[in-house]
Amino acid sequence: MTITSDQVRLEQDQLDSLWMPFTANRQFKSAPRLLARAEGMYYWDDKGRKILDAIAGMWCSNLGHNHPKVVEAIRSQASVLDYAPPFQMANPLQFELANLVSGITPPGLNRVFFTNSGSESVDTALKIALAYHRVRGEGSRVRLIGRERGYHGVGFGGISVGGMGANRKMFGSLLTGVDHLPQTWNLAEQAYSHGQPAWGAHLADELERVVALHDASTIAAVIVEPVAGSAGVLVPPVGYLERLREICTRHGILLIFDEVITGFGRLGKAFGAEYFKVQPDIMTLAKGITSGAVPMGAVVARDSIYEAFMSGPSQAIEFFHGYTYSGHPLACAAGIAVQQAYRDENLFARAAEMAPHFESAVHSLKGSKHVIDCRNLGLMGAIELQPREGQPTARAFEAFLRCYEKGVLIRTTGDIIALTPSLIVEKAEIDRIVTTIGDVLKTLD
Ligand code: PXG
Repeated sequence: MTITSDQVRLEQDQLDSLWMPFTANRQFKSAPRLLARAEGMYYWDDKGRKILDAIAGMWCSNLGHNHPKVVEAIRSQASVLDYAPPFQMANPLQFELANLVSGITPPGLNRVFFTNSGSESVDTALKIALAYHRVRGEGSRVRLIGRERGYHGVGFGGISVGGMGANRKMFGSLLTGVDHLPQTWNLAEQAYSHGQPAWGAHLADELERVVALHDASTIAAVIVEPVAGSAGVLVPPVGYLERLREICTRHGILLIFDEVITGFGRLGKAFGAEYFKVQPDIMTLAKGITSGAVPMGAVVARDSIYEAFMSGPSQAIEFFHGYTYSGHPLACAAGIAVQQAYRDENLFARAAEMAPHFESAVHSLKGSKHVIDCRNLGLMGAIELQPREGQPTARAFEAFLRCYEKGVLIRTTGDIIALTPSLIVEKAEIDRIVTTIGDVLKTLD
């Protein structure tokens, strides 16, 4: 199918109604970039131009785009059951997907609560943590600890524990009782690390300082991304996550891994928890659960957390939380087909096999103009640029625009280029991505 420009062409005055998320609206509308169709590793724009997707949509289409089995699952589900209420009722697909997810989560983490996005998963996980302590008679544990440069979505809970200044500063005082660990990236100590940096495990000990300040009896949970994604692929130092786990356990603090990006094969294992062999108490998921095909998120809790809620009379609602669209039939149908495809096509192992080639490719940009760091883990990679004097983000954004002109979709955050291809990516595609970036960097001031 060819997309003709007539099918999707929009006149300038038809762009006004939409208020775009996380976008420079006026700049975008002066030169729109429209994606009209997708298949596998590629998008086609509104002019029919083919674009190599180096970022799996937005870190989510791990299976590649428009997988035929997923398309068919959504299509056939839509004709059978469009919607079913998830409170005091259920559709059968929810149970099937919950079983598929709990089948690949670490042992003991088997209770799956469905949401519709990563942001909702984070707020749900924070609420589970607070309520868990309360139902166990430890209601004084009300503090939540996040980390600088963490991204946990855009709900009030998520931006409160999150650590990206721009996402916080406009929105008032946020949740009270929140503190932050320091971020773990350090140019002087870690530049051009292949995989996990050797330096930095001691930064986990900052949690001891936070505990000493507030007292463990006031702290409910610590939330971190195993690998910080949005902030520009900040890979945890060797031993760092293990130390966080140990300190949390010692003080009775729940450890939440936000695996919205690291989940479903991104690191070559089902989850970051499995890759790092560090077990959290709660995981937040989204994106790869449906490979982005239908919005969905989930929280997976340790069995004993779920059990702690099951203590009152059996006719009483145990957790006053949920969404109209929790476990939506279309999302479940997509999720089931996606999970089956990951398994049938052995894609997590494939990502692990492709990771060394990806690592060499990302690091081949060392020495390119403007590059000050390259880093990677699994199929997550970043190339950090020296910001242009007095114009932070401008250089990377120009790189993004020029790569797009050359038919490669990358993503930038600050002056960092992020690469997170689908798990189906071929070596030649990885090579084309980095060659294009290298060529573009040469042309930039
Ligand atoms: N947690 C993490 C770790 C995420 O990466 C969210 C929560 C929120 O998910 P939702 O579905 O509510 O957007 C995310 C989202 C980027 C980028 O390119 C990353 C995300 C979203 C948008 C852009 O850095 N991650």
